[in-house]
Amino acid sequence: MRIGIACYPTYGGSGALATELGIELAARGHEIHFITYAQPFRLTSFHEGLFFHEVEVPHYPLFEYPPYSLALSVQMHEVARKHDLEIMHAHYAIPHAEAAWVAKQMLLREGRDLPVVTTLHGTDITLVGQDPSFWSITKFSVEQSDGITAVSNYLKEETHKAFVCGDLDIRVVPNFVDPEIYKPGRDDCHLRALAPHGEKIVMHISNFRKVKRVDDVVRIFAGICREIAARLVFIGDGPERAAVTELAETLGVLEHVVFLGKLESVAELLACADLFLLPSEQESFGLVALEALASGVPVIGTGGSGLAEVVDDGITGFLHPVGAVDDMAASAIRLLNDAAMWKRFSAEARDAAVSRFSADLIVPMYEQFYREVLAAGREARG
Ligand code: GMT
Repeated sequence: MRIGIACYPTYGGSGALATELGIELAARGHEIHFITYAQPFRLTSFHEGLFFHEVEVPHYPLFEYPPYSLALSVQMHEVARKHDLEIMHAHYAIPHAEAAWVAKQMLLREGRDLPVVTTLHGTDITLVGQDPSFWSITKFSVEQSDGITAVSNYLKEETHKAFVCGDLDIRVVPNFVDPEIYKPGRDDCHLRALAPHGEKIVMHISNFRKVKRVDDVVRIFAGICREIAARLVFIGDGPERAAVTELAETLGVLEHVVFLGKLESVAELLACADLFLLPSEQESFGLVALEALASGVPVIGTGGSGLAEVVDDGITGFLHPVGAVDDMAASAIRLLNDAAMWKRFSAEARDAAVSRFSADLIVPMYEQFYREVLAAGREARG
């Protein structure tokens, strides 16, 4: 199939997943065209059958807010015509689903159809899409999509609730991981650099947005430090970084915290972690937690949202209510102090990731969904 993929190219789960999906699909013989404003951060090398089309937004003195989604629609329309695309896959509804709908309308005027598949990732539904400035256009563009997927049952239900669209057909296709890239195996060199005195390595990777509750990561870590020699390794960056540094200083743990910034490739580092922390307000899935599990790293995080579909409480990690930092610290200490328990959790984590979420299981679900959407379109046209 010839497939367009529109996504955010920046550090974040939806862009990471969309890029990994494009790479996997290209490896399976599909022709993939990424359409976005910069090279996706995980697209770092050449792949046969995979192309990138940059969306350029001209600057004009009148534009206080340059109209990115218009330029995106134009590029989608162009690429669809030039490369005879069969499907446009929009990752993260805002603004990709709406831009794809506009491109589709332009193509319809020319006698071509371009079925649009929208994958809902999380904050497009649970946060940003519910802002009154975006609610109606998000509802409209999701409902107008020819096929909709959500990365968890939690997100599917949240979508039905948030947009009062209980009868909308949403297919759950979970996020996936490549178990050959994310796998256990500690690199001595990294270990020496991160924990020179054999400290336990506690890791957190995110875009440091409020929803991630990175301050709770520091609080949990401070609790761990009272009992265990440990280092907190932060990967990523974002708006909460300064506040987090200040909190680590206030709690007296800053000297045990390492900030590595926005690294493109995290697999080798993840494999060095003893524990991964994800105490988010809510997670529609928690792709990074899945990558940790695949690396044999148990996860401590919050229940009540999509993370509970990824981490098995008491088996591959521990889940606690949002904000329960003392309980999360206590679970972390329990795991880090008990070598047999940690080993069991680590093996279960790897096993769960491979047996439930490996790319070989999940990517065919997208291929099947594309085929169904295309068949439904053919049937509707008669
Ligand atoms: O909000 C973020 O942290 C980034 C966001 C994104 O779209 O870039 O991540 C969301 O999509 C990921 C991939 O499907 C999910 O694994 C994350 O759970 C989800 N984030 C939230 O729901 C907060």
